[in-house]
Amino acid sequence: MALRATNVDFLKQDNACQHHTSEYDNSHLIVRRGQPFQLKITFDRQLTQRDKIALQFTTGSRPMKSNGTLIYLELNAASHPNDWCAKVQDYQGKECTVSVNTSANAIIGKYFLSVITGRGVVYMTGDCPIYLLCNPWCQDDNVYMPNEDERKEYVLNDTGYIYVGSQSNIKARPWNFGQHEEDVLDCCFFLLDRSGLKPAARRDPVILSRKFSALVNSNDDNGVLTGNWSGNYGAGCSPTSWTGSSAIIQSYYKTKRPVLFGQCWVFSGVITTVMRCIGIPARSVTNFSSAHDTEENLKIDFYMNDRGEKLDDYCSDSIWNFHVWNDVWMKRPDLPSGYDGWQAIDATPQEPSEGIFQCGPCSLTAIKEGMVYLPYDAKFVFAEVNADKIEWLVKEQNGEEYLNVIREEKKSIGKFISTKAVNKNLRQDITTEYKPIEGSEEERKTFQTACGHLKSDACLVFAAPPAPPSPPGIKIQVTGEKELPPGNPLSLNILVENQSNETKTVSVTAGCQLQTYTGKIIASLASTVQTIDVAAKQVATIPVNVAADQYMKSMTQVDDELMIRLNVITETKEGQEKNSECLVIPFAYPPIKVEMPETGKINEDFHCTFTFKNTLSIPLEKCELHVEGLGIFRLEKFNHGDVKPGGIFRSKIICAPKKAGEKKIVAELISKQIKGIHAEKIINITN
Ligand SMILES: [Ca+2]
Ligand SMILES: [Ca+2]
Ligand SMILES: [Ca+2]
Repeated sequence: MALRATNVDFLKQDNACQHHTSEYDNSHLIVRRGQPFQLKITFDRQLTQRDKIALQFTTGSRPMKSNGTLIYLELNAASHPNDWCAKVQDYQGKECTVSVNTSANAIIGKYFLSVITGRGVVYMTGDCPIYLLCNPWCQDDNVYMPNEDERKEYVLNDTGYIYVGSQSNIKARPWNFGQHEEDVLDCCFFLLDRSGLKPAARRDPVILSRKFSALVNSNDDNGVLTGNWSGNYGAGCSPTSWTGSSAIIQSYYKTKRPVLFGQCWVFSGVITTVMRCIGIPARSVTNFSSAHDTEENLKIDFYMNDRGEKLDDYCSDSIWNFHVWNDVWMKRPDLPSGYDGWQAIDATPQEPSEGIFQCGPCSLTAIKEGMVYLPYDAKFVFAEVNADKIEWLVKEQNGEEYLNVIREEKKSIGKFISTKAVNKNLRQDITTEYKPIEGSEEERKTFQTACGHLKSDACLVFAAPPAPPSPPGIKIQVTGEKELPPGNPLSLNILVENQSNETKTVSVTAGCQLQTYTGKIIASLASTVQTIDVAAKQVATIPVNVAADQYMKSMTQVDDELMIRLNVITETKEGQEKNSECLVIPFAYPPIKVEMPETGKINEDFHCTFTFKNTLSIPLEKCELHVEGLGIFRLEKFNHGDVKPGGIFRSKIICAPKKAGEKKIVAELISKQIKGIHAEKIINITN
């Protein structure tokens, strides 16, 4: 009588534990490639030596042996190490435990299993797919990461921080990556199916990460998230309102339509989630004073007028207070040796690469060495972290415009490149992974190398070695508030110090503007132009004052977090010595207070209270509180309307945790006047 399989037990609990997939909110078996997993197969009678049993795994819509989408494994057949195989581990009566090994280079995705025991005698596991992921624990996988703490952070940690703000005021924004939440893994594979990526390409983390950098933005392919920097987000959610990625991915999976709206940190958060979810180690990376070089000449032209105001329409280049992208960890068999390890990818739609909005992966080592011709998009990322900045002064005389170079600044782009540290809730500075130390000979050498690989020779002039330092002359310093509570006046002092031994006549130009994090100017607030004599070794002080009314109106009109920028330019009478200084002053916000116990138990209720007091002198209109706790509760929104100065509101959630472990509650407050208030609190849940 022909043998027939009657049941397959996927031994989900044991396998998930071995494969580090227990956290996924998914009822199916999830395993990682290149590592054995066990199945218990039940047959309709006792097994004998003569029985021939085979397992067949298929993935994709047209499974074929030739492209690796159909794998046929005879039990106990000879096999190469690191290749697919199935071996009997144990059998007892009608039950047989089989150990299946997959190739460390297998296609990732959903597989279906059939047990074949004779011609036409097939048992199919039908609607129970097995999910196969990349495996950073497996030495033969191209995403292998040797350090366990790093794997825990970059693959398994589902919460973290994304760094925002400005280089003088770096803020940690709590972010729920949520790669294990319901539907997230299914959405990743749905995106891959829709992308039309050939099955064979789905083995390769280089191609997968490049493809996902495209699929996360909605440009070209109706991908996950639509970028918007207009300041008007009425058609969807404001980019500042998100607390994490999983709500975005779940919404996309449900509607199959792009989610509105994101800016760079949201794109980065979503791609960290997607990469960690499919098993590629990933981190969100923030670059402060980040250049966006539109002409690929590795220099950023920055124009100011004779009121000290930045001019937006002179050049499409820009310098963002910060830009967030990602590093993913993998080998680069497609490159010469030496470029394995972290690779930058970027899902924020900025410049098309090979015709579509995608960026990377490009090796951090290649960027550090200036090897900008190496794929993919190394030139663009190099410019972001290490372009030179050329400051121009645009003067009008007799109806004609004159452009003067104020200075060539080689150290101001690419500051404090930051990511969350491994295993600690701290910021880690990774600038030296991207470039040699600023000011070093090596840094200039790298820049020269990069320029040598450009198509045009446009930037060679600026790649010349720096001019010898000039004798001490005029030095500018700005003192005053480091942060400004909205509604308060701003008062700053420009200190012009004459370090030389003779009196100097100096023209001082200063302009104060309101800007977004991408450097876009929203309003001009104040300007001062003065010519003063500064005696030898003396300091002259020039005050700059801005009343609250001057900026508050613009704050309510633009739905972004804004900052104040001050530009100062000094020129000595003879025009021999030019100097400039710029300062970004962020707004300071009242805190959200989160109160809850430090520990809790599974399925036991606890209360979590969010309190906000408006300590500002202005009313806050349309206050909305967004809160989320992975494994405790999904994103919740509370509308609190207008909150007067001194006013308090409180929101409360009764939580019933479902999973054990350290859990984080994240809160985000947005209002018409101000954005960017976040808070978090950790609770330890035990069984
Ligand atoms: Ca896209
Ligand atoms: Ca440029
Ligand atoms: Ca530099």
